[in-house]
Amino acid sequence: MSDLRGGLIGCGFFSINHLHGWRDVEGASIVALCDRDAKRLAIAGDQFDIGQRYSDAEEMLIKERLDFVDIATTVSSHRCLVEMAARHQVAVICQKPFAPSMQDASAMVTVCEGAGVPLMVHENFRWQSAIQTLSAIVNNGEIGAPFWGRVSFRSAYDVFSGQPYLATGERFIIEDLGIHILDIARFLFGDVAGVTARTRRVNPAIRGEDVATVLLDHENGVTSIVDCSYATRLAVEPFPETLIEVDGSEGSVRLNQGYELVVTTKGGVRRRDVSPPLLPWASRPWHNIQESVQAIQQHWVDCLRADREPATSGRDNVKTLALVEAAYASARTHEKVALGAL
Ligand code: NAD
Ligand code: 89Y
Repeated sequence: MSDLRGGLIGCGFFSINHLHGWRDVEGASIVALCDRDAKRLAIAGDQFDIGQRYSDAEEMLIKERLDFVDIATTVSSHRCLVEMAARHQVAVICQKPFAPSMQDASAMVTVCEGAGVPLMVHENFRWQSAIQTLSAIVNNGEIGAPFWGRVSFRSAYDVFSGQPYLATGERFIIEDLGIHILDIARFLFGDVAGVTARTRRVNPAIRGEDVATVLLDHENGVTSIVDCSYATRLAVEPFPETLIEVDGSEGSVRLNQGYELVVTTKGGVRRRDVSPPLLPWASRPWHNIQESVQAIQQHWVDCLRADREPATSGRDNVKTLALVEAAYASARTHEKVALGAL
């Protein structure tokens, strides 16, 4: 079977990870690039030896025979580009945050469904191998029925030098990073009925909130806490590790800093090193994110070939986005927000 032909839109900071990932994914390759910024287009095209280059996404969609586009631009361009791909009957991957509003997100899902075009949001954190391993333990019954969890990301890493736009938006940590952590909570404990949140801005040099604490009431009765901070200086900087705690009726599981997985049951305590692989093109400390980029890309190709809906389809991701909106609403009012109310 010949490789699926992809076009990448947006050749900025994070797209370099996409392009490395695509080189090693089985069954697909990127045959064309698009960026409005000529310099970025040239750098990515030269580095990855891709000759077909466009400054206009529609022109790329018209001139190239593409099976999918991979949108790696920031949020403000997502709706226009996703709907453009749907008009051209081309399957779409779109980076997170999928949309700036629930209205835009629902519109994109409706347009793609109407056009019969597969749509996946590049929500990659749940694809980190350590998180997949922990999820398998939660699901295999070893710790019994989960009743409580915590998904935590606390750091003082300077994300603003690589992604300066993160310092200027009205919204920061929930929309940019918390969205991944909320998605992991959904992945582990299921959909959510209610959200209570508090936010703070500690760093005076940025506009949005850099600390968020969110309490989730899951539909199945599990209670979880999602907490994120980019204002937390620690003895050993954990960026970009997500730490996880799950308590179940028969035991517990912890994903500790340094990728240590600890499973505790009546039978004893089992410790395991679940460090991510350092892919040949990866660089610490980003390597756990980088392996998850390649993993979600492979998932997309496997789903497209098998005509299956991806785990983080547009339809699925709308539910994660609803948690983002609910968290901001609750932080504003100090009230609990019911998900149906959005
Ligand atoms: P960036 O600003 O560095 O790059 C975006 C690029 O898109 C720019 O080069 C810009 O010129 C181009 N662009 C914008 N609109 C365009 C259009 N209509 N047509 C063609 N090109 C266009 O941004 P970034 O830091 O690479 O982030 C991109 C996205 O990736 C963001 O949504 C961000 O949240 C996300 N991101 C995801 C992860 C993750 O782990 N999933 C990590 C970092 C960033
Ligand atoms: O943009 C963010 C993301 O998606 O992962 C980490 C990040 O790069 C900075 O918070």
